[in-house]
Amino acid sequence: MRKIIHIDMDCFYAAVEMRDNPAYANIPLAVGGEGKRSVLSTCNYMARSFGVRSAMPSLKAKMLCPNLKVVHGRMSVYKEVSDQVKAIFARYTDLIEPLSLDEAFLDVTDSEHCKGSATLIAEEIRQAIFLETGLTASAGVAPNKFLAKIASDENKPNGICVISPGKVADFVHSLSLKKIPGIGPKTFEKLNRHGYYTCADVRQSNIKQLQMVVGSFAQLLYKRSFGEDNREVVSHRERKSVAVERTFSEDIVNSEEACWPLIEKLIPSLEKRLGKYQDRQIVKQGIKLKFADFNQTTVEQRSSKLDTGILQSLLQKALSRSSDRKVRLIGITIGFGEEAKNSIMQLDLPMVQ
Ligand code: TTP
Ligand code: MG
Repeated sequence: MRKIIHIDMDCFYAAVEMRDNPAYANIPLAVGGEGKRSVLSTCNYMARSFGVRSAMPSLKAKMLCPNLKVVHGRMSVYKEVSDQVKAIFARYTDLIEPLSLDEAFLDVTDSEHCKGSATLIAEEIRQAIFLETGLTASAGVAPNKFLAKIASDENKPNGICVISPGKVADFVHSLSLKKIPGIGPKTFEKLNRHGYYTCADVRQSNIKQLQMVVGSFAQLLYKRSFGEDNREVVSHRERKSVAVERTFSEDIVNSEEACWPLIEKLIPSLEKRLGKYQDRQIVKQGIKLKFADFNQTTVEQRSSKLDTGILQSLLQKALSRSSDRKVRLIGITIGFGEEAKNSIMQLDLPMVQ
């Protein structure tokens, strides 16, 4: 049985701006661009009460909340704070898996701090973060990564949620399927149409029936609905790419006219996911096509940003390999360069001491 903690900073970029400029402390605040086509990176909780959200176009946010103050992000400061927070984690365990600048999994199964109480460790970490950075973080404590991540969101902001092994069954019973990573709004709606709303609904079903609704995701979904997750906390793994893809209910004609609009629809989701990796250097982008016979092809090109012109030419190249087969899946990918060495050094230091 593992003891996992998931820590996630509260409205991270916005919280840093509120900390560094007292004039922003008690007003609705967002971080992002103000141009016509800009989107927000994030916003504080006051802005959220107006319905403002991460990745929302700034213009829409201003309509929802006319007094919203939008400021530009300062990535180097966020990176510094992130390193500070990681150094706090490292006082408690070597097993740290950062997911982005503001969140990480910690495996404290073998930690002797706080007499081995993961709950007390999580509380100490939250307190240290507050004292040393002036920012609040929320924590989830659970026997695995899946539950710890959901738990850290339960009592946000500045909250903690502990799911002890004995409470897992109760917790997942009423858990909405939309909280499960991998289930976006579309899949959630589809599940609802088949009568699945919570983990309890999934548990009463079986993998075969689930497959008809969510395909190959069925097995994992079934397992998660019992609160199960055997994944280890992997320290020092760096994310090499982010991708979004879509399998179509009916195969698509292998022409640019048919496929390009579908790629255009995927771009906002990729942009949203990229938002969390603004500190990473983009080095390439790519397109994946899976054909009706389940064979797939990937084409890539070096590039320092998400560029629709390049995507269009990559699509042409990928389609030239279709040899009359229709398309059943389209994916777009961004590849990152190596992470800055100094952030890895920061993580290494406490282990050497
Ligand atoms: P999140 O942890 O998803 O959001 P958050 O910390 O702002 O708010 P919460 O209290 O709900 O955790 O993301 C961390 C940071 O990553 C966020 O402050 C800004 C950045 N980000 C983007 O730039 N674009 C995005 O679409 C998202 C989701 C995050
Ligand atoms: Mg956060």
